[in-house]
Parts: sequence; structure tokens; C-alpha cells
Amino acid sequence: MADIIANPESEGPSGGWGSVKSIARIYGDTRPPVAVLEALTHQNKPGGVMCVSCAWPKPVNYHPFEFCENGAKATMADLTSARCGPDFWNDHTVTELRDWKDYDLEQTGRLTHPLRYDAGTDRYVEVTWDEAFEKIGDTLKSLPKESVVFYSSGHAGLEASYLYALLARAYGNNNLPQSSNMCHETTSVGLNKVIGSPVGTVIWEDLEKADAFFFFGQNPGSNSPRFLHPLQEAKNRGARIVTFNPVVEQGLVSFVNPQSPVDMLTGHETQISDEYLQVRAGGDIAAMLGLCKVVVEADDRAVAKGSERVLDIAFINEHTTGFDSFIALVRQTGWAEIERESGLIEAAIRRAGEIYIAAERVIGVYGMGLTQHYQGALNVAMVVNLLLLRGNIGREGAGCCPVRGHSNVQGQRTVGIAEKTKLIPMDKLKQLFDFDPPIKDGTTIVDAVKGLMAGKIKAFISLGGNLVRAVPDQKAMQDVWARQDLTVVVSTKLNRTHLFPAKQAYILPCLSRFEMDVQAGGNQSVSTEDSFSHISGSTGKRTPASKLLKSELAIVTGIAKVALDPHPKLKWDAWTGDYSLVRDLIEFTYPKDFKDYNARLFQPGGFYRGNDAHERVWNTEEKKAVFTAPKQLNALSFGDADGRFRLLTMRSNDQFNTTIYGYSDRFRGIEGTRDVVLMSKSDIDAAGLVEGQIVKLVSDFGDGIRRELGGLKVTAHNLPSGTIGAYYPEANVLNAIDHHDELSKTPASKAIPVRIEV
Ligand SMILES: Nc1nc2c(c(=O)[nH]1)N[C@H]1C(S)=C(S)[C@@H](COP(=O)(O)OP(=O)(O)OC[C@H]3O[C@@H](n4cnc5c(=O)[nH]c(N)nc54)[C@H](O)[C@@H]3O)O[C@H]1N2
Ligand SMILES: Nc1nc2c(c(=O)[nH]1)N[C@H]1C(S)=C(S)[C@@H](COP(=O)(O)OP(=O)(O)OC[C@H]3O[C@@H](n4cnc5c(=O)[nH]c(N)nc54)[C@H](O)[C@@H]3O)O[C@H]1N2
Ligand SMILES: [Mo]
Repeated sequence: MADIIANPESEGPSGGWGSVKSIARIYGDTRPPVAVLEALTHQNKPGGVMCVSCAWPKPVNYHPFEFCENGAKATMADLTSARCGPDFWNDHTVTELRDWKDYDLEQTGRLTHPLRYDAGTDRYVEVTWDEAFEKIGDTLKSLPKESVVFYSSGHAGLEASYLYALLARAYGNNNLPQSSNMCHETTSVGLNKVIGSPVGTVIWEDLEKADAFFFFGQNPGSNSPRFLHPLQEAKNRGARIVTFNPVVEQGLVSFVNPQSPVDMLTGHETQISDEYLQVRAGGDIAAMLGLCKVVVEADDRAVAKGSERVLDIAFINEHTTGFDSFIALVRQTGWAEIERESGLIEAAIRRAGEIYIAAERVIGVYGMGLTQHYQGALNVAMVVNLLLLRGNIGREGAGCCPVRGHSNVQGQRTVGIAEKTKLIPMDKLKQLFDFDPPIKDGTTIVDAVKGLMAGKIKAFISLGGNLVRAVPDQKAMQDVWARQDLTVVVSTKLNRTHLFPAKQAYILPCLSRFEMDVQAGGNQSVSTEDSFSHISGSTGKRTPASKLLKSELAIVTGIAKVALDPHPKLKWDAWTGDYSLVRDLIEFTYPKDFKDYNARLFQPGGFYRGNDAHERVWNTEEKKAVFTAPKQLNALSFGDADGRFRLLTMRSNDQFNTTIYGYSDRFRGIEGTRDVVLMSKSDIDAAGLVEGQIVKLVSDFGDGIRRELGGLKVTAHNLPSGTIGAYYPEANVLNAIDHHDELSKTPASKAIPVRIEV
């Protein structure tokens, strides 16, 4: 067993009483009605509400409480008793609110009325839905089609998302970027390139059969806590877990199951990781190459001895391409280089490699620690290389497991929210709706921001999200966002994006998934797709926060009716009255994925839409799974230099993306503030700093643009030398919009080149 040094600052294992205390604190902050507790007991179960937080799957054999600390926080945040009505603006101007913290904006509560920005008073004022739609429609009709963007954050259900994509295409463009452009686009593009699947290959049953899990840059304790249950079960049956992460994340160290009375009372901890390798930020390619080297060397020994091969040669021959050049590179690369680039010692990589070899079935798990890098797609290809060596894809108990963020981020892509036309069955759309869909590819987030900067983008519709706060070059983004002709943001809560209104700006308040969505045909259900490609229906039961709220679907159709000319095939009203009609359209458009959609809506655990790579059918250009010889050993676009640090931007367990629930990052022992820069003690000393000193981070991207973030307290933390940490989204002012994954354009948020100024 490795010596795992937990952060001395940490409050102890993930889960446990800390988790219960944290939920109780948010309960006190938000004061939701007591019935929220009832809502929680139905969460993620058939007939209940699918969590609005992350995309972790819903098991068929669910626990009595199938929710986690963060799901509970997200639920309470949606069902808060606080309201942000029109009278809020009697006391506040937009300019004044820009000085508020994200936390304080969130605390204002649920939005209750449609609002229009009034430049004269610098406030939002109440507007009727009809008036808002009419004005939005007039402006959209007057603008060049290419200048309008239809963004979505991964919240809205499949039904609203399908119609949103239809709206954009019927309007005349494919400008449908999504939050995944900042997140798992690296997977959609990079994984697809090497195994022909834009999504993970693992399903729930695989978790129950795996002998080992290899974690690369994914933090289940904070970001997908329900993952800790199958991990705990896996540990109990003897499976091994190996983690590569610069930060010692408590959830990957140990876990006390907050839903097990015995564990809670006895304080029984499950140790999660058998080996914890603190790789340098951006050092995973070298680390994984080292693992592959251990496998190849073991195979060489087996061949010499005439014993059973370590490589799965039959699989490699039948199913893969590129093996020879990859192996040549593995042999060529020396340990000194691997150690330097990964920041890990050979012996540690060897121990991890032995675990990989000893395991019959391995799952490779990854998250933002791999995807948000300049060579993010290469990171992903390296995970696949490692898995392919021993046939660990398309086999029970094995596979590739990217863990998605937003609850329906994967599903929105499945039903047409995509800027790349090749992903869309345009012929089906033409057949169904009798129009010629636009053939030009639309814009990604990076290109949309650059389009804004160049003045080419003139209007943004946002179906959820907080784009101004989520993107790189946030300061420049604020200015160019406000220069547009029109911004329409469909939201549940006030956020920073609303504070940079365009010439015409609207906030359209929507229902949360917990709330009843009563339309002409009665209370409607929506559906979402999880990280394992299972689709589940979700029915809200709570009384809406305000009588004036509309569903996301009704807002989409409301805009469609004013932005587009009437067309007999576009039956916006009928679809709004009965969402099952939209599901029929989805089934017709994507028959393989959505067979018997309406009939299977409430199947326990969701219905599986299948994945060819899971069956070892490779939809790549080569029709094989692809080994990739990496062209570089780190994931960076820059080299090491004196005084230059790799800044990784972190999430705490007390936030959901740009929504800040509180200032307690209890797993990392940081309380009461987010204005910190985490550094190793040796880096603090070497830089001539002292703990507690207030410093400024400045961008070292080298494009001559001054980007800075001041007021950060130097805080000692267990990190590899040269790697430092600060919180997302605050640190977004430091990243450059041109600093992104080469292949997919996902912003490289996990190794931003910075310097420290005092
Ligand atoms: N509570 C909570 N839950 C969430 C979210 C949230 O903000 N809060 N966000 C949701 C969303 S949209 C998403 S996409 C997911 C994100 O969930 P994750 O994919 O877990 O994302 P992060 O926490 O940003 O980063 C993951 C881990 O990568 C590590 N890391 C950073 N750089 C590197 C590196 O170079 N190599 C390696 N190996 N590791 C590295 C970090 O230390 C961190 O532990 O979570 C979802 N769930
Ligand atoms: N530096 C750095 N930048 C990053 C990241 C990082 O790790 N580091 N992570 C990136 C990632 S992974 C992602 S996914 C993006 C996130 O980018 P976004 O998805 O744009 O941001 P969120 O913070 O998830 O959006 C929060 C807002 O969504 C609205 N909202 C909440 N629930 C609903 C709902 O049910 N319906 C509607 N219509 N609106 C709702 C609320 O108004 C809330 O304020 O940020 C990215 N940016
Ligand atoms: Mo995400």
C-alpha cells in the first residue's frame, strides 16, 4: 500500500458527518420548504426527479437515498424560499451588482418575472412575456442569421433541447455551442477519433465487475459523489484503485458512507486509492507512457519465458491500428524523460503498472484534469492506448469512463445541439419539417467569443448557464458581451452574465426540473441522458416558485414562434401542449438511440441507447480502435521557465460551476474565502514568499495582453513543485481565449501559464 498523505488541513474523509453538516448549513442558508426533504427521497428513482446537479447514472437497484451532498445542495438551491422579484431592482443598479460576489448573487433567490434591461435607470424592469417575445422576435428577424448564437448549458431536458436545435436550424444557422465546449468536447472529438464513440463505453454493470479503476484528473468526492458508492463496493470485493492527480483529493483518499448508519456511527472509513500519484499538471501523457512501458516490459519477459502474454495480442491484431509505431515510441522513451515530464518517480509508476497488469478488467476514469489542456485530446488518446494494450475496452468490467458534468450535457448533444453539421441527420430534419437546414458548421464557444471580440456576433440566446463567467478572458468577454444588439438569458437565478446587458437584454425566468410543468395536455415530464448513455424521465411535483415561470420548452417555442415565419410543419403550440409529441420527433430523427422512447421513459435506471464501441464496433475512419503515438510528452503549449507556474483552476465541493453555495472547501481545509493561491511549501520558499502574503497572479501566455488577478492569499498545500491552484471561475480572467485544446478547442483551464507578482 502506498503512503497516502492526506492534506493535514482536511476535515477528514469524504462523505461522513462533514457531508451531513455541509448539507445542514446550506439548508439554513436557503430555507427551502420542509417538503424539499420529500423531494430528495424521490431523487434519481423511477417516477421522481432526475438530479439537476451532475450526470452520474441512476442505478437500477437504488439506495434508500439516491442523492449525494451536492445533489442535496442543488435541490435546496432550486427550492429555496428566497425570491428575486422586480422589487429587488428598486434597491440595486446593474453596475452596483457587479461588485457583488457570485455567492451573493445566488443568495437573491429564484427569479420570478420576465425582465428587460432599462439603460436609463440601469436596472432590470418587469416586462410581459408577450412583449418580451415580440421584441426578441423583431430583433432576431432584423439581424444577419450568422450573427446570432444559440448557447446552452447542459441543464435543459432532451425535449426542449431538440426543439432549441430545431429553432436554430430553422432560423438559419448551426451556431449551437454548448457548455461541453468548455468541458468534455475533448471527449466528443478526441475519444471519437480513437474509438469512434464520442461518449464513454462503460455501463453500471461494468462498475460492479471491474478489478481496477485508474483515475486521471477526475474528482468524484466533490463532483460526482454517488460514484463513491460503487467504488466503496468495489474496494470491499478487493478491486484496486489508482489515482493520478496533482491535488490530493479527499474523495479519492477515503470515504465514510453518509447513508450507512453503521459506517456513520462507527466512523468506518473505506480507503479509496491504493496508489496516489501526484503527477504535475499536464504531466499525464508521460505518466501513462510510463505505465505502458511497464506493460510492454512485462510482456517482453513473458515472451522470453514462453509464458502467457501480457499484451492482448489477439485483440490488438483484430481490433486496432497504429500499434507498431506506438510501441516503438514506448520503447524509445527513457525513464529519465518520463520522470521529468510527469514529476513522478519510476518506482511509483511501476507499482501502478503492476496493478494494471494484475487486473483482469480495468476501467479508465477521467475528467477535467485531462480534457482541459492544450493536448487534452492526446491525454484522452493515451487513456485509450493504455486500455487497448490489454483489451480493456468493449469487454465486461472494463472500458473508458469520462465523467460528465451537467445533468443533461451529453443528451443535449445526442438530440442535435451541435455546431458540427456532420453529427446531424439533416435529411431527417428536412423530411420531418420540410425546410433546408443550413449546411455550414456553426461556432464553438471559443469561436463565438472570438466572434464577439471581432464584432461579428451580435446576439446571444442562452438556454441556461453563465457564459460570461465561465469562459477564458472573462474581463474582455464582459465588455464584448455588452456590446451586442441582443442578449436573452433563460435562467433560474441571477448571475454575472445578466450584469453585462446588451443594447436590448432580457432575463427569462424558467421552471426548475423539480417544479410542475402544467401545459395544455397536463403535467409534463422531461428526460435526460446520463454519463452512461441511459435515458430517464423526470417529473416535477413542486409548486413553481412563481406563477409567471415558463418551462424551458415553452420559452424555446415562444421564441421560435416570433423569430420564424409560420410553417405548417412547425407545430410549436402542439408540441408545447404535449411533450410526448416531441419525443416522437426525437425517435423519428434518431431511431437507433430512442426506440420506443415514450414507452420506456420510466424504465428503472433509464433505458440504454447503446454504444457501438461497447460491442467492439469501431466507427472510426480506420474502422479500428486507434493507438496514438503522442507527439509530445506533456499536455502543454508552453515550456518550463524561471518563475512560470502551471495554474490549475479548481472546484470546491461548495460550488456547482459558477454557482457558489458557500466558502467552505472542507476537503482541502480552506474556510471562509476563495481568494487563495495554493502552492507547495517549497515553491513558497523558493519564490521568496511567506504563507498568508497577498499576491497577484499574472498571465504568462506571451501574447502581450495583461491579465491579472490580485488579492490572493498564499496558502501552503500539498502540490507538486511548479503546479499551483486557484478557484474557478474567479481565475478565468487569467486564461487566454486562444489557450485551448488543439483538436477540440476546449479551453486549457488546468495549466494556465502564470507568474506571481507581489
Ligand atoms: N460539486 C460540484 N459538482 C460538479 C461540478 C461543480 O462545479 N461542483 N461541476 C460539474 C461539471 S460541469 C463537471 S464538467 C464536472 C467536473 O468534474 P471533474 O472532472 O472532477 O473536474 P475538476 O474538479 O475541475 O477537475 C478534476 C480533477 O483534475 C485534477 N487535475 C487538474 N489538473 C490535472 C492534470 O494535469 N492531471 C491530472 N491527472 N489531474 C489534474 C484536479 O486536481 C481535480 O481533482 O463536475 C460536475 N459536478
Ligand atoms: N477556469 C475554468 N473555467 C471553466 C471550467 C474550469 O474547470 N475552469 N469548467 C468549465 C465547465 S466543465 C463548464 S461545464 C462550464 C460551465 O458553464 P455554464 O454551464 O455556462 O455555467 P453554470 O455555472 O453551470 O451555469 C449556472 C447558471 O445556470 C442557470 N441555471 C441553473 N439551473 C438552471 C435550469 O434548470 N435551467 C436554466 N435555464 N438555467 C439554469 C442559473 O441561472 C445559474 O446561474 O464552465 C467551464 N469553465
Ligand atoms: Mo462541465
